[in-house]
Amino acid sequence: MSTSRNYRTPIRHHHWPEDQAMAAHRVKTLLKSHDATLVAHYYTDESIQRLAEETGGCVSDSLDMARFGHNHKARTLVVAGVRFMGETAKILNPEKRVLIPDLEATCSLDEGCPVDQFTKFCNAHPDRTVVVYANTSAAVKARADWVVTSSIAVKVIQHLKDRGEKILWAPDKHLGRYIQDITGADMLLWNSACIIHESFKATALAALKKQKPEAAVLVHPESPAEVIALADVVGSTTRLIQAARDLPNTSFIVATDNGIFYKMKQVAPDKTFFEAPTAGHGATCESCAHCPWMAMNSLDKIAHVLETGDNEIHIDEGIRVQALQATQRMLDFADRARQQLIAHTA
Ligand code: CIZ
Repeated sequence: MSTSRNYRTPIRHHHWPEDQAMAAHRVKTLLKSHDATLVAHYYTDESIQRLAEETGGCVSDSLDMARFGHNHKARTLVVAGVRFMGETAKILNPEKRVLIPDLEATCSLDEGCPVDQFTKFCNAHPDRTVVVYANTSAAVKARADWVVTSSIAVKVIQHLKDRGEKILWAPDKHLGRYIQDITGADMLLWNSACIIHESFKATALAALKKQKPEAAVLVHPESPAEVIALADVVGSTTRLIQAARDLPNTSFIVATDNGIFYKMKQVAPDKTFFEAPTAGHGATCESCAHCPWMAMNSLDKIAHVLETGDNEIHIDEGIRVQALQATQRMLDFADRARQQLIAHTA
């Protein structure tokens, strides 16, 4: 299996839909004239993912978004995702201008972990190594020993466990419990969840599985344990996209934000994808699996921030430097893990 982590292979696109063509053209021109590149998350609207691909930007998970922005020579990064992703870009690239399409685009995990309460929690457990998910504010990252994304979390915790360390984990309790189950690490969990992944329903998913027995079930580990228990593959966005591409199944039931379908259909164009249900009988929507904050990104807003310079991310330098230590630790660890994998498969 390929170890490539994101999918920036040349992609053939058809004409832009009429209602998007002008905005797409405007953003392309602005990116060039402002020495900017577009770094987009898999959960954003497909028009944004497509534009990032067509302009040599990046469509990926938050770990690779951070890496890409760091390695790219553009002076301005436009980060289409949610606020913590823009902050991560700024933590790593203080010399660059980082713009995000909407400053209100937050994340329920970030909101569910205010820095003052989190600091008290950490101070009450000084014997534990503090590991935070990337879906947190810069201030919370600054209090942590490690930052992790879902694509590297299990490996980092396993590594810390092997060193005999006890963990304080925040903020996602479902991801925390999943990692705890896999690694057996001693983890004290903060109690927060992603509103989208938490809404997937095990009973309705089991019923859908019965209707579609040939479909493989792909589940993101921010989902509740009962949903994870029904999965054929559990993993980060990048892992689930790889599974869609590599598994022999021709259909899939997918429990994560439905923005991911753009990339899944691109890497597996002949396969069929179904959204995992987020509600049982009588609900007003069968699956509402799309983050309302990711949905705040649009081509028009990207054009607006490029034209005006609005929505620049600023981080207090003391906080940034602290947050950088924990973030850089993850990037260095991920690089070492990648080198080892390459050496192992060579
Ligand atoms: O790290 C990310 O990008 C998120 C939010 C999810 C994932 O699994 O990639």
